[in-house]
Amino acid sequence: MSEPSIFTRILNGEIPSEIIAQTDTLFAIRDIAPKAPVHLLVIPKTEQYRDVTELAAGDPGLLVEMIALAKELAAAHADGDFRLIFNTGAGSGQTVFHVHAHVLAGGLDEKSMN
Ligand code: DGP
Repeated sequence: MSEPSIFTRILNGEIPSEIIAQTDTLFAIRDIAPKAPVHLLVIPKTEQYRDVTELAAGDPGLLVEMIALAKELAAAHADGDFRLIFNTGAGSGQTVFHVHAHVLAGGLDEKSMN
């Protein structure tokens, strides 16, 4: 068995981070290094999928649940509009290989993808 991911350790309470929402299958936290006024992470409780391509192939319903929770959180924490980013692979900037969606909202610069 490999070490639990940082997100699993947060879910288990081993690393402090407020869990701002959760369902049976998902949880959400604030990103530690926000890139937008609202920058949340929506994360499956299971860490069996490394990235969104594995998740889409293995459990597409869970991917749909992630999008639904992102929408709810963008409405609760900002004006409802949001950008959803799945970094996929180290070359894209992915650093945690436990699939997660970045939910960026609240005063986004429409000309920038960052
Ligand atoms: P990515 O680069 O797509 O793998 O995104 C990983 C994100 O996880 C990154 O934006 C920073 C965030 N992150 C890493 N460690 C922690 C942590 O301990 N707490 C919180 N809240 N976020 C973290």
